[in-house]
Amino acid sequence: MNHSNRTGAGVFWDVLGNLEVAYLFGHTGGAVIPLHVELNRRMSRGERAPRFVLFRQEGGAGHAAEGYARASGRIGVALVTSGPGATNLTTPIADAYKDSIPTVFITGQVPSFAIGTDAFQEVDTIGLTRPISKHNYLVKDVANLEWVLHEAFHLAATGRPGPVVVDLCKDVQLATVGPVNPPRKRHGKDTPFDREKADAVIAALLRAERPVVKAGGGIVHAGAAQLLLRFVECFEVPVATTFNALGAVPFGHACNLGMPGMHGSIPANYALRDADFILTLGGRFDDRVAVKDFAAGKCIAHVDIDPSEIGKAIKADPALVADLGDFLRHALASGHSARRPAWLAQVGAWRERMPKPYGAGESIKPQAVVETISELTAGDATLVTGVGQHQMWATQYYRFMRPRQWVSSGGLGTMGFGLPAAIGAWYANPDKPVVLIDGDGSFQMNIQELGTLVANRIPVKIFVLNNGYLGMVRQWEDMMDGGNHYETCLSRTAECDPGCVDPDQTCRTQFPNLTALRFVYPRLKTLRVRNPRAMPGTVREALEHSGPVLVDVWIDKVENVLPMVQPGRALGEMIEA
Ligand SMILES: Cc1ncc(C[n+]2csc(CCOP(=O)(O)OP(=O)(O)O)c2C)c(N)n1
Ligand SMILES: [Mg+2]
Repeated sequence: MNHSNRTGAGVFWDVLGNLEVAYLFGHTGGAVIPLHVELNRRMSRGERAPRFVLFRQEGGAGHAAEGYARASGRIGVALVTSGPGATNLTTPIADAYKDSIPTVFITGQVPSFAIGTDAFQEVDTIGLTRPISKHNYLVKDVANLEWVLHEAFHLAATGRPGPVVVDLCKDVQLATVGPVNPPRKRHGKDTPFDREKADAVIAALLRAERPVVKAGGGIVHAGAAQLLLRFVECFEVPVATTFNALGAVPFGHACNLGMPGMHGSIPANYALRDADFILTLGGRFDDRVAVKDFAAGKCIAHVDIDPSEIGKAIKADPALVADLGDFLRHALASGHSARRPAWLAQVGAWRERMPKPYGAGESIKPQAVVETISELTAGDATLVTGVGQHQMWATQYYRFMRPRQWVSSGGLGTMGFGLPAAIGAWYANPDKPVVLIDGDGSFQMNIQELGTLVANRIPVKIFVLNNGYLGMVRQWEDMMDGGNHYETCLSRTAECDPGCVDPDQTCRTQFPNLTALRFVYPRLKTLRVRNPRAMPGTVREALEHSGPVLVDVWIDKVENVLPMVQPGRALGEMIEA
């Protein structure tokens, strides 16, 4: 092929076009101007080109790329400039790394000859992102651009998915392409499927009396949720879906235990406590789940695509490194099955306590808000959250039906994730309603993306569960820190008594007036609800509105997330009420 007329920018858009990238989420700046010039040139000629969605802050763009990838399974792509653009992107990169989200983050870089001179807007993006990305590349020679981009997209999506960073020097974008370098051949072959080890896992499962499958995010990444359902039915084994696997098993399924861990469900935590065998499929024994004595006296088996996870946190034997789909197909073809009526009867009794009942009162209960949203969307919405109590209530009270409908920051726990991720999730799946359940603290961390929302007519339904607190931290202070409220009250002013712990339900005056945002962002509908009896009607009104809508829901300020296994405690020590 004759490359003589092409620039680096041309190669860039050609490769992204060939890879069928539909959207890039980003922000602009000096170090990426050549890419924008070339994109707009192509668009004005009517050529097919990816759509660039301009965010108000690079962090928003990065979370949108994650939201897109989480909701669709396709690779999410963000494009930003050098220096502050790249540093603003580091939180989404780390977020995608912790939850294994297939993403490619492209950053502009100063010209290759200026690297190391402390040039304007130069930062060492490669150094900064090395510990938080699956892999990263600095492209200083246009001859390497094509294979680097192909390899980056390949790496992001294969094996254990994750974020890949491509740092692209500005002179590379402008350079005319000569002969290109061939791809480096350095990636090993896939490990062949080890039938003996797989059979050892199946044999251990058949020997068990009280087995539990702990399904992790890997089940969703592998597209193996349907196979998992057939597997749990064939072997009659209940399954706890971790935070990142919510939706992999429908809420109403007799084998569904819900989410395990610190704020896990009664069935999941008690089944894991009493299990004699735990089979982890595509999960990493996070410390919020594998709490004190998690493995004591039990056989732990582990199947994962990433060999470095085997034995990292918890010793597992038998263990198998494999694609989860391959393992589940092998197990289903083995001809084995099991029946465990007594164990399933016990599971059924626990399941009657999921979700946990909650009280009523003068103030709106957050659990009721989530349940109402769940009912009115028939459990089928793409559900996005911030981080905190509201996020945990969403895990507990929404009746999930399908994989990829749950879009939330797990491993990193990033406040501010919700609004931009909801925008990305809508681009991934515009036919499903996208509901954002956010916290008043989390929402304010990326509130600027309301601009992106209304500019692009994105009909996300936003419910801010407004408790006037950084509630999750307030809960820890109340339960474990003697009830002091250190810097957790969002209503506090300079005049307030710093020692105030009065949970006055009406004291939210200092809080920004969220309903007034309709005067700031054109076409944003806003509502407020404070009365429990009016809540279902307001939720319905919001969900039925065709455009973007923000509901300020004044919830009970002092509601806590329960059940809870406190740090350092065992599953059997779970506080239920
Ligand atoms: C970026 C970031 N900063 C700080 C934290 C620590 N943190 C975890 S939850 C939380 C409070 C969240 O408040 P809000 O969004 O109002 O949710 P609520 O718990 O009240 O539902 C904080 C500060 C975090 N997770 N992320
Ligand atoms: Mg709050």
